Amino acid sequence: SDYSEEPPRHPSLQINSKQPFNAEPPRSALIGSYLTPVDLFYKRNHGPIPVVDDIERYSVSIRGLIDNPRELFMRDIRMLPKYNVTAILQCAGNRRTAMSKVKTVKGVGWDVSAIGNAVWSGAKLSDVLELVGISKLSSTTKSGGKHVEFVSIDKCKEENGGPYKASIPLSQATNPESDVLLAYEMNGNPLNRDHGYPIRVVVPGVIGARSVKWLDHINIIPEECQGFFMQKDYKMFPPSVNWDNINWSTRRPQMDFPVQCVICSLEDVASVKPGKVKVSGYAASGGGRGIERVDVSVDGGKTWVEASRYQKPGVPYIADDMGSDKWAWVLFEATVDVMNDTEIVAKAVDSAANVQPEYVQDIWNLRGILNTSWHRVQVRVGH
Ligand code: MTE
Ligand code: MO
Repeated sequence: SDYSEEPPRHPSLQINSKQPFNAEPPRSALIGSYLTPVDLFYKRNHGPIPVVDDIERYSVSIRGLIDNPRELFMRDIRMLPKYNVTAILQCAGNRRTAMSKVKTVKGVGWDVSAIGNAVWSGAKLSDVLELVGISKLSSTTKSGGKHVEFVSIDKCKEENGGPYKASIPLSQATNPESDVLLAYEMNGNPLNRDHGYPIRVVVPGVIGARSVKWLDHINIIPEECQGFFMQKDYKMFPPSVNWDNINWSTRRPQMDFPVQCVICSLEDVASVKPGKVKVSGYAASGGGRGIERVDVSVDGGKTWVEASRYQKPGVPYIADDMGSDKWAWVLFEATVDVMNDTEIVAKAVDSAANVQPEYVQDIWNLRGILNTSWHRVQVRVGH
């Protein structure tokens, strides 16, 4: 593979793997603003960053089980109504390093910052599919297409040098309310190379792995995508499954992510002065569910206080309210008294009353995905 044309990157990113480039910002950077700056947004790649020079010739073709296959150029996609969707992307491997401390897992190590919140702008996939004769809210095409496969330009070793790919159900792709985008902008600027220039898919509410970058073509297919990352990677197994007894076909590809919550104002271990300590961070859930509550404990989880939550400063956040960003994260803040060395814990409840598991060992899995256990930081009080 050729890594000679990688883009420049921000020096404060913590690099978890150089080739392919996988890096995350310091956790404190995530609470600096509601929208994560593009240069600090985590970068998760499986191969070299592709080079797309000739934007005039770049196109996304739509093929497979449809009557009218079509090649769409940038101008065709820009002609469709442009939507701005504020949504997080979170890697299923976020917080993997903590899970690997229970027992070894396979995969790139991540602290707590394999997540970011951005405004994505582009055409809705439901409008794009209408251009090729697939009506809104369909679950099948006339010729039996039930899934929409996104195939990238990049090449990765897991696909034996082939492109990265993933799929979502046609019913989700053709539902305008699922807000699936072919995005060409991130935070108001053209996508940069690291994040999928010129076009990437954004599937809100779903693990980052399905938001395919550097889109090359879309296939309408009868079954879900058979690619490596759908069938042999991002699946959740119980703690009893190991590399000797794993049977990939027994599990479905992970799609929606569960409720997550992380303290970003304190490193683990944190040194503080005795007295008031600010505890702030992010909470998010999958499937468009809002955050109903964030609880903070200063005694390792024996007693709790409720944190305040916000998306836009000065605007009260209400879960699942029309005025809140349903696919985005919610920042939280609580001020607590800390007099002695202790463990500070945070956990969130989503709008379906889903809660987080207490201990990471209960959800340990060999791929190290979906660590959504209560987030704990050790605090040392210096006098
Ligand atoms: N798309 C392509 N083409 N190649 C990739 O390696 N990685 C996926 C997804 N889309 C990937 C991809 C994974 S696992 C994640 S978590 C997100 O992109 C990361 O997106 P980001 O780098 O823009 O943060
Ligand atoms: Mo990911």
